[in-house]
Amino acid sequence: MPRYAQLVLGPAGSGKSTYCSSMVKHGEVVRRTINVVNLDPAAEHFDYPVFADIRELIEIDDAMDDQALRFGPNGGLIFCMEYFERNLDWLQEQLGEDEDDYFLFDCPGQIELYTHVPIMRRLVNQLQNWNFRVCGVFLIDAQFCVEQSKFLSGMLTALSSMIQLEIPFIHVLSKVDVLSKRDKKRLKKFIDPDVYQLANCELSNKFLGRYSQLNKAIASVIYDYSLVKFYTLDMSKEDSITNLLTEIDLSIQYGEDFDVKEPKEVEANEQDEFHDEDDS
Ligand SMILES: Nc1nc2c(ncn2[C@@H]2O[C@H](COP(=O)(O)OP(=O)(O)O)[C@@H](O)[C@H]2O)c(=O)[nH]1
Ligand SMILES: [Mg+2]
Repeated sequence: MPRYAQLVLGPAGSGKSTYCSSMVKHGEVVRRTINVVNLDPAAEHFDYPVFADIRELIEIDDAMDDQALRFGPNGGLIFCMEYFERNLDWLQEQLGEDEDDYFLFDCPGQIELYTHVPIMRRLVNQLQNWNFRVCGVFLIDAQFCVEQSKFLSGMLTALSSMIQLEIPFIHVLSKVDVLSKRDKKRLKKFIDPDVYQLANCELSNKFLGRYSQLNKAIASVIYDYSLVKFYTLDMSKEDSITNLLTEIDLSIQYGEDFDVKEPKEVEANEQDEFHDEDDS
């Protein structure tokens, strides 16, 4: 029997740890055990019960305080993650061997871990060897996506991680609860999988406006190949969490023997909810 894993990814402050904690709480409500592994060696505190913690293996201060190494925060992080990579048997021991287990991996936010160094890719391969079905959940703070150029740049960041990891990806716009109605409407224009919505908005920034043809071309490639589809997450709403988790579970075929909602049904519900709220 397989086991299941979500790699929770995204820039620092995008809400990864909060997401993990909300998923654990949601799991308690629906009587589902969701375990969280902290993979951020620089993390300071968590709201969730930590199943396993990379800091027991290595902490960022170990690398930064070492007089021979003298790393800054970024070098220290890479050092820690490379150390982790060489000690993946530590993780295997922590994860045990129970069937059906469901883990979230609360990852560090530094983008170079996904684009420049092979550690996350090796982690994915190793998890797959241990019989895990793995997906990536990429969070981006919705507040940084309400302008077209920022939205596009967020999409490309997510895409570059997706290309590196080669696993199913769920792209999530987090913190939708803090958006104003106006911003929700603006965002709605971009997340509809309709190339003309994104490509035909004029760029507000004059400098970027010079690149509008390029922008349109990128937007159409992304949409034509259905490369990235964003889900909105409002953690203050249980429905929003339920719909997202259903979508994620489908991507890793969690509980395929159980009764699960059809993807189309979920999608329609979710979008309706987002739209209804905007139009109210
Ligand atoms: N309003 C709101 N704030 C959030 C949400 N998710 C995270 N935050 C806040 O954003 C900040 C960064 O969140 P955190 O989970 O630590 O981000 P991480 O660095 O990606 O792990 C914290 O102050 C959180 O309280 C959300 O859904 N809504
Ligand atoms: Mg965090």
